[in-house]
Amino acid sequence: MKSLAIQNTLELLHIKTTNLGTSTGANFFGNGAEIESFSPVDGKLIGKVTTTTKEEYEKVVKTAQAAFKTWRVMPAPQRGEIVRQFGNKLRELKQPLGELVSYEMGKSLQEGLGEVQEMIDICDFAVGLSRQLHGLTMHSERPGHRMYEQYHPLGIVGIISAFNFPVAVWSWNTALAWICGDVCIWKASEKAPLCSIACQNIIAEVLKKNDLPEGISCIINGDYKVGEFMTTDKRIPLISATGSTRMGKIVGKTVGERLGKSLLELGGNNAIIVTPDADLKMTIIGAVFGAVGTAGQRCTSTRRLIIHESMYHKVKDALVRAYKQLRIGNPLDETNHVGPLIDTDAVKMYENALEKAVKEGGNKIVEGGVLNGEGYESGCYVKPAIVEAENHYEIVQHETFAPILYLLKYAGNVENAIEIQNNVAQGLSSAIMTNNLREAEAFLSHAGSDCGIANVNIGTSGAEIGGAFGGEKETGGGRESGSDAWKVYMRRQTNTINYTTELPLAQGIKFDL
Ligand code: UN1
Repeated sequence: MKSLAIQNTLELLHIKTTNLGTSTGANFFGNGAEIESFSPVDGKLIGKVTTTTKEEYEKVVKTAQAAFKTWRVMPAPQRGEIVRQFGNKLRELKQPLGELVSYEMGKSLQEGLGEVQEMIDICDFAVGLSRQLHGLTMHSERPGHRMYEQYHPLGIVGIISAFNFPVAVWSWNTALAWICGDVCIWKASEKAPLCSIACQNIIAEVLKKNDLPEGISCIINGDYKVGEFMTTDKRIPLISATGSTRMGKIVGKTVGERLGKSLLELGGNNAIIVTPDADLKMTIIGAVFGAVGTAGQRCTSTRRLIIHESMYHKVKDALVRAYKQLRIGNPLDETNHVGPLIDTDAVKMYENALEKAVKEGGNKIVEGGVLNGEGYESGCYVKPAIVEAENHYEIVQHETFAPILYLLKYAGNVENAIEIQNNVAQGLSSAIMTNNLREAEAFLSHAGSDCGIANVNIGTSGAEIGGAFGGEKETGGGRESGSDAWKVYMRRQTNTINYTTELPLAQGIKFDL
C-alpha cells in the first residue's frame, strides 16, 4: 500500500500526526507523555498519542458520572437509536477503519474489514436488545402481593482491550453497555492507540449530533498504569478486560479486593480434535485458517491439533502441503494470507517458543523462521510453523501469540482425545472434526469439552457475535457479546409490591402489635 493511500485513510478518520489521547466525547485533551504507534506492516511511524495523566483521568470520571445521570433515564429504545446511528456511521467508514486496523495491527485487510463488520453486527444486535432488557415476574407466597425483577444501569463501565482486536472488542462491550444505560471509559492497547482515536471520533460525532452529553464515551490511553486508575477506582462498578491470563489475574484480584465486578476474557489454548471420521478437506481449511489467520494472534487461534493415529500421516502431509502455499507479506495486499506479528517482542516470543518446543523433544515439520529483506523491513514477519509435540510439554501448555501449531496424536476412542483437549489450564475455544454423531455428541456432552466455545465441523476461531463469547478456567469465565451477556452490564433488583391493607410477613411469621 502506498503511503499516500494511508494518508487518505487517516484523514477520513480524522487522525492527526500527534493526537491527544484522552477524551470525553468530542473533547480531546492530553498532557501526558507520547506513545508512538509504528506499523508492523512497514515499520513506519503512523502517529503519536498522548497518554492520560491522573489529573486528566479525574476529569474523565467526573464527565462520565455527569453523563450517566442523563443517559440512564433516557428510555432504552432511544439509547438503541443512538447505537443504530453509530452502526450506520461504521457502515460508511468500514473501508478506512478496516484499513487502519490492518495497518496499525497487521492483520489482513479482509480480517480488518471483518472486524469492523463485527462492530456493525453487534450494533444491530444491541439495537434489537434495547427493547428486550427483560426481567422475570414471580408469584408471591403472600396474598395480594406481586414480585418481579428489573435490570437497571450499573454506571461507568471500564473497558481494557488488547491489540489483536483493536476495535471490535471495545464495541462488543460498549454497544451493550450503552443500550443498558451505562457510560464507558475505554483504555485501548498501547500497541494500537490510533484505532481508539478513530472509534472515538466516530461515536463523538454521533453524540454531538444528537445533543447528548459528552462522557457517554470516553477514552484514556497509556500502559497498565493507566489501566490501574480504573481497576482500583470504586466509582467504576464493572471492569471488562480482554488480554493475557497474567493481566487478568492482576485485574481480577484488584477489582475483587474492592468487590467490584469484572468480566475477564483471557488466553486460550484451543484445539481441534480430528477423528477417523473427519472430512479431510474441511479439517485442513479449518486448521490452517485457525492457526495462521491473524498470524496466530487471536485468543481463539488454533494452537493444537489432536489427531487420531489412523489419520495422523494423512493430516500431517496435507498440512505440510497447505503451508507451502501460504503467502506471507503486506496484509493490505489481498493476495497474502499471513501478515506480520504485532512487534519485534512478539517475534522473540515466537522464536523462544519454537526453540523451547524442540528442546522439550518436539519435531519441527514446518520449520518457521523470521523473514527479512524486501517487504519485511519491519522485522515482524515470521513463517508459520508446525511442530510434532506432546500435550504435557510446558510450551504446549502455554499460549504463545504466534502462528505455531502443535500436532498431537491420540489412540482409541474420542474420550481419549477429549481428555487431552481438556488437559490445559485454559478453556476458551475447541472443535471436533467428525461425521460421527456419537463422537460429536460425546464432545458436546457434560463429559465433553470444558471450553466456553465448542464447535463441530468448524474450526476454533471466527465466532459470531450472536453467541456469548468467552471461556472457562484461566480464560477467566466472562461472557461478552451475544445471548444474555448484556446482564453483566446491569444491576438486578427484585421488587415486591403489596396491594392490600394488611402486612403479612413472608415464611408465615406472625408479628402482632
Ligand atoms: C479475540 O481474539 O480476542 O472468534 C476475539 C474469533 C473472533 C473474536 C476473537 N470473532 O476469532
